[in-house]
Amino acid sequence: MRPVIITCAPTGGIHTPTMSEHLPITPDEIAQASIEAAEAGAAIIHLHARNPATGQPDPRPELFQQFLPRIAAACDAVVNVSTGGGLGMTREERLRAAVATSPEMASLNVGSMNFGIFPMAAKYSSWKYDWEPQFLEMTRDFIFRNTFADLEYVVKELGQGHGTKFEFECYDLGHLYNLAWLIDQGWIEPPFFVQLVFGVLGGVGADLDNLQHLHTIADKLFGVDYEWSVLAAGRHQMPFATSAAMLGGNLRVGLEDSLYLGPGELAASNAAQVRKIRGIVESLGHRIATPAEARERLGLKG
Ligand code: KMH
Ligand code: ZN
Repeated sequence: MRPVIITCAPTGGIHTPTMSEHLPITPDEIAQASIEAAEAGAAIIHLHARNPATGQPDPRPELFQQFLPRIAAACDAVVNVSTGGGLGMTREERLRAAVATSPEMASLNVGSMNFGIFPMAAKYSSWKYDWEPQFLEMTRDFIFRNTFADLEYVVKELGQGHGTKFEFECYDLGHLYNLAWLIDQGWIEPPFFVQLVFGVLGGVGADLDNLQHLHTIADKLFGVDYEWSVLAAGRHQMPFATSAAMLGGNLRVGLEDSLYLGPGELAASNAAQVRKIRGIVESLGHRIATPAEARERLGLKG
């Protein structure tokens, strides 16, 4: 079995500071959370920025520039800058930080979808939290836009323009075929890093049969020239991360995806989630990948 690449996503653009006092918001907090997560075993850190005063997701490169150099100085983890941003940002806003900082990796969400975190979504959403009502209501009429033109724009701008490789986030089966289409255009080079996402309403639910099927289809579409990883929202985070490792894949944790460490227990830090999943996978006989191993396997520019 190849060593498991752990990605940690410390803050994201979905959870609000009212939901957990442990969610990192300021550049200082994001830097510290990232460094601790890397020390705990995360080889890749997936990053968003937030307005330090309001906690809202914020696309300004100057915010990223306050924490990225600190992370690079303190550890050798791979930095992955989100192009998902926050709900309602334009395509240009979502890309600003990655274009300005030219990271080794950036996320790319490989399809448009509903993104439901309103109360009626609870049954099939893995996030079962007390969300803020006005925020929830907004997602009833929201499309998470990633058209074919958007995908082309991002891979040309960042991939071809900056040598950035992607965390291709696939929330449903069709997104794997969108990625296959992108590959067919000749715009991106292997190895590909496919992040299978479970438990966001609008995408595929957190059912292990879905994990098996998406993994099977990804193998068929991408052959040996790819690495796959799993993230699941909320309460499915740890079970799905464990399942991915057991099936020979990689995994992502972090407060972006779940505020909890276990049932009813808020995670006191991102590092606590990394330590927990690392303990689980190591106790089952797996080794975790170093950043250097992740760079090599993902073909990063370093
Ligand atoms: N919050 C995750 C479910 C991105 O940053 O590009 C999706 C995500 C999007 O990570
Ligand atoms: Zn993200």
